[in-house]
Amino acid sequence: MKPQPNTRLSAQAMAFVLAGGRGSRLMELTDRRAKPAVYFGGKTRIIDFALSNALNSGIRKMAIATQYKAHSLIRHVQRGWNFFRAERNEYLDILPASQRVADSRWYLGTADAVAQNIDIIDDYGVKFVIILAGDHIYKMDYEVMLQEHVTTGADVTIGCLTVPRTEAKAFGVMAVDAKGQVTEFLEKPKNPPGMPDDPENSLASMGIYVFDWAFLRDLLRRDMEDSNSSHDFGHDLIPDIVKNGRAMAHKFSDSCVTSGLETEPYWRDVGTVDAFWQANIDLTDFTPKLDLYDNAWPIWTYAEIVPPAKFIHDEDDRRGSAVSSLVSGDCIVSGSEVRHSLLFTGVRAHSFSALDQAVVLPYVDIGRHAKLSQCVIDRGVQIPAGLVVGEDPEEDEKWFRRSEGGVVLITQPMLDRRAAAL
Ligand code: ADQ
Ligand code: ADP
Repeated sequence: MKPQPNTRLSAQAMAFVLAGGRGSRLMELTDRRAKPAVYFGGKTRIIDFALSNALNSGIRKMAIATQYKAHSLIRHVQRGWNFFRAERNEYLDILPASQRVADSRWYLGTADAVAQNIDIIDDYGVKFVIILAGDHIYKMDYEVMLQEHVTTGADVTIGCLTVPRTEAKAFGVMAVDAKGQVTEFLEKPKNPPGMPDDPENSLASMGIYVFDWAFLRDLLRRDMEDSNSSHDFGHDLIPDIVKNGRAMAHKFSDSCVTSGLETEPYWRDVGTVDAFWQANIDLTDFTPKLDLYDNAWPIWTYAEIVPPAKFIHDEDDRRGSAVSSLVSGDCIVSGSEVRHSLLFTGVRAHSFSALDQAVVLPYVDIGRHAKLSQCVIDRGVQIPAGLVVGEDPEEDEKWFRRSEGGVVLITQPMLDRRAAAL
């Protein structure tokens, strides 16, 4: 048989990952790091999902635009995402704002973040650019979306999913015709329209766009000159194409990756403390909605080389145990009871302590007799002996941040204030 040329479009595409937003609804979790750098799922950070999707889809050229509190994000990407080889024409570039143009300035909007790097993208020599957000949790094969983009000959192909109409005001909401062409696009409408055949749900943009680079390049050039533009994809560029060109909707359900375990497409914007906590705790379910154990679609990350997790009886023969929980390397659960919780690397839970529905970020130390439930504990926090959280809402609110949903967020500065006051 004649050898077949590589027809995968991902080989001719680059992923441009927007990772500049703060994600202020994550409260103190994003005081020192951008939302894409926030930890998720026991070993990974949020941005690893978009980057892993791109890598697993066959894309070998990526750029990440950073802006807000980018240090921790840049460190993570430099440490973990270093297997691209320029010799093989593979690149991953980190593009901080205000370094590329003569008058140093922040990226004004998402489109400006791409426009300021036009020359770098030109150097990649790609035919397609896929614009991604660095702050969503999902598994998706972008090759499927690229194929659809080429088949339909669209100016832009927009990834979309259905969301309850009550939640749609946080999204770009669109209407499509029978062929999937977008006929209307409203960025974050106050009163989102439902779909004609499903009025309780709206068709929402995932903020994922496929463009031919030549087309996007022209569009960006024109947008830069436009003083009325806010230089944002959702506000300016996409509505303009819908009106004057051809925008097609691509259904997430057609390209989402599921293992045998997942029963429906999984996509989460873990943008609030409640959503963040819930999505992490969901992973401890008997049948989780997101399968992190699918070898066919691994989520790559910076993995620290650490000793295995250890569970021990303490000197009083008290059992150290974890049930229905995810426990990462370098954790020591000693005479402590851990239930329905997720422990990141290097957590130490000491005797007589108890955790229930706790999301514990790396290198947290949990003092003796501490009893913590329904909480998120930030990296490196030292939980003092005997601290009780999750039993008395008033007491929790006094020292910590308690969300609408009753999740308590604990950071070191909060504990320091408490220690100084008591
Ligand atoms: P939002 O996510 O609200 O809506 P935005 O705040 O612009 O839009 O963020 C998009 C992505 O760009 C995020 O990953 C963010 O971190 C990043 N970002 C924001 N400003 C940036 C900047 N100046 N430089 C670099 N990166 C930046 C968008 C679309 C909606 C769509 C939702 C889906 O506008 O139409 O429905 O995404 O979540
Ligand atoms: P990560 O996101 O990797 O957990 P850290 O929380 O350790 O990162 O730190 C995020 C950023 O905040 C880094 O730039 C780090 O140097 C800085 N940082 C960490 N701890 C403190 C602190 N106590 N005071 C001020 N800055 C800090």
